Amino acid sequence: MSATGIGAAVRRKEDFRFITGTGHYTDDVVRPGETRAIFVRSPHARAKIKSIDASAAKVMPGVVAVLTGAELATDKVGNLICGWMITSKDGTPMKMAPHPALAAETVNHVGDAVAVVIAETQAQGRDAAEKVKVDYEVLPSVTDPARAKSGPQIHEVAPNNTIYEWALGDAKGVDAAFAQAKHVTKIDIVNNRLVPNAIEPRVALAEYDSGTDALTLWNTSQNPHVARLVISAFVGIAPENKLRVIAPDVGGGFGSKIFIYPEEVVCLWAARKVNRPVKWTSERSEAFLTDAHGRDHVTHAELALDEHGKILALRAKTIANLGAYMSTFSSSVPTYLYATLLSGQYDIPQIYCEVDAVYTNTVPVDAYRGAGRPEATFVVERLVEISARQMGIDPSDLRKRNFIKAFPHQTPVIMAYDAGDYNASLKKALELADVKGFNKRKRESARHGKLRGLGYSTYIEACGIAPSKAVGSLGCGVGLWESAEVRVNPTGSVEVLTGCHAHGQGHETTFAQIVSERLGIPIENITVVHGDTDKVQFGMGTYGSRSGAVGMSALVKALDKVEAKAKTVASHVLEAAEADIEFKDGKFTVAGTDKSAAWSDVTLQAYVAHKIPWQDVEPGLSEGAFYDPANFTFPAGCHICEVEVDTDTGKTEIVNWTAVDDFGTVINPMIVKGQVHGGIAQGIGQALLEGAVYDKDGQLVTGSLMDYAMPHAHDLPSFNVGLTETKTPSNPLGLKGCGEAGAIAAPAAVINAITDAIGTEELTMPATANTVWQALQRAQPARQAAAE
Ligand code: MCN
Repeated sequence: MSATGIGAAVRRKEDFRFITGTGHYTDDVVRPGETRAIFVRSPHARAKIKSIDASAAKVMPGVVAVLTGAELATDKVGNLICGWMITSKDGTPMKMAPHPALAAETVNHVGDAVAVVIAETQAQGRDAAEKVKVDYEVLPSVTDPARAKSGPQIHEVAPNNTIYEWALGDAKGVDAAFAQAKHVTKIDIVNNRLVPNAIEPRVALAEYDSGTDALTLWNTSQNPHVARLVISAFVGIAPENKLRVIAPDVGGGFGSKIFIYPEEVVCLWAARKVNRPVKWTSERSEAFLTDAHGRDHVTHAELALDEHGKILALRAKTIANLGAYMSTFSSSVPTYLYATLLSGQYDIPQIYCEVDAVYTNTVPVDAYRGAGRPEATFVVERLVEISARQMGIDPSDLRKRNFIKAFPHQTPVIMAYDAGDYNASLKKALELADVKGFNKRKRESARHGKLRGLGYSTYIEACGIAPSKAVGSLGCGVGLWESAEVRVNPTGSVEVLTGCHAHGQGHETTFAQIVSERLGIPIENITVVHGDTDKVQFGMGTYGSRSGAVGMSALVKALDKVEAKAKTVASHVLEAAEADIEFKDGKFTVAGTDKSAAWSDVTLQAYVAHKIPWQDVEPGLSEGAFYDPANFTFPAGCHICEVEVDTDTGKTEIVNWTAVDDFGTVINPMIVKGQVHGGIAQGIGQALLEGAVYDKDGQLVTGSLMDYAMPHAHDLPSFNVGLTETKTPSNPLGLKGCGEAGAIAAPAAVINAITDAIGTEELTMPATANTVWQALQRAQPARQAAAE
């Protein structure tokens, strides 16, 4: 391993500009003559738009234009669409309702935009927006997914507000297995609705060049090429050759910036209409009402076991709230990943899962760090933990008995796991967490009036989306391949162009580490370029922890080509047969001789050679490659959470956290650990603090950071992080993704720990002090009886 190569804990190159305030974010981009867009949004959860009177607003100082949904429709701007199809169990296609970028007839959630004011300044735009008079006829609404089917019908295309009723697995086989069971565990779970809250709110800046009839969009996207594709092909704003999308530095996304949002479409449309650049910058409270939310599942699940604790079958029925519209372009994906990962790390012979996706009058719901996999892990790990407790088996032992031990392993729900050693992670975690010493610590806690509990979460993830093989009944033909281009300059420095997009993951460092190792050049001489459709030809972006598994695999393939070509050039430079050229640590050597040439000698010769016949060898050393994953990769691990609960207040303190994860080959252990820390923090947020709440009128009552509690540093313990390594055979580096693991594992570990401490399984997320205190009161008689 070189000091900056694969496996080295290289400090993140990009951090210099971030911590010195010289990062370049979308809101920092200022175009000459720029105007500001302010949206007029519905205050109602569901209403008919009877009329919009913009006359007073139009004459306000600084107002350039006021545009409405009716004009958007007249200009034939297309609807936003979800590109991932799921077919219902009766064979009918999913019911995708029209989603115009500005509502013209009805509004379907608080925050749905009906008009936009374009003004010289933000303040003038805000003042004018208040003068836009919208006459609404308020209609009944529904926000609770469990009541969605009997609520008022939101969209004509979706009777009973049902988008799809999807089923996966063998219902009869599951029934037969349950009939044989000696023990059945049943749970009802609400997977709480989350608001992503990346540090940087979303921004869109659109500029129109009337001379070339071309548009440029600067936005906060995790996947600028896909944004361009959707905006061109479906919304129809401009053909791709007339639309450039640039996502510069992006301050976090966690999934919420995958989607193509109405504001981007409106800014592009408006920029052409007013022939001036138009910028919209979201405010935090606007983000609460417009950024896609996460989770929001209501599930009943059951686990069947034999008398030895061997799992026989799992069945689950889930209602998934997808909000007022299917978000663009992937709102069905989390439910797909949820159902297909219900096997967890276990050898479960039979699984049957039903997912009913419903519309409600709430902000659209889509992928948020984990996207379906935290929901699946929560169901499986709560079931397993409760089963162990009810059967009197040690929870780690029950897990061990049921772990998948041989690979490849085909689960009953599409996924084919390729590699893993779940027992190794559990074993290491048991040691690191000093589980043997737990009872002693529990007694000590009891001495100062506190309850101590231990919770496990042995999660599985699937990353590097590979629908071409594993799609099954998803019915989606999109292949999530990735591209990479390695541009070698004459002096030997290198630019890597990738279709992935970093917004906190450290790609500028980790992608460069691979190049540094392969070509033996200093990491400072390598630049990673992403986020601009004019520079990188195409790419699928970053989400689903795919950049390592897929993006880096494309990079490795491109480097293979570069190395092969460099050897050809070196053979001319060194006047030797190509087969005799060896390349190591940035040096070309003729085998068995001391004749050698440095990397930069060869790169220079590749462009300006005197000895090379260009008829035989094309000039230059730049190469590109694509990588299409044949399968997902399956990171997995064991997290152990230890809590102390104050019986007087119900407050939970996480006193110890152990995470042992298997990400296959690790490129940068420091970055990987940082990713794990961040994910756990968000998972703890879901378990203890966060939850979006709607009132009976469909108002988001937790619509600001005053009401929506995010974890602070003092809510988090010091994480005890370890790694195990089984390389995946599915990609050339043997690497599995790590970006979501913590968020997937954490909620189940926390709730398993608290329920262990308080002695009742009836606990909802977020387990705030009040919720835990209530549960403690309910469990008090049982605890007392057990103590006597
Ligand atoms: N890596 C590594 N060794 C491995 C696996 C990954 O060194 N075995 C490195 C990669 O090279 C990359 C980082 O770890 O630098 C994360 O890689 P990967 O797991 O492939 O995930 P992606 O780069 O595709 O990032 C997406 C993932 C997701 S899905 C969410 S959500 C998320 C996350 O990353 N959002 C984030 N981490 C985030 N981190 C920050 N700071 N901000 C976000 O918005």
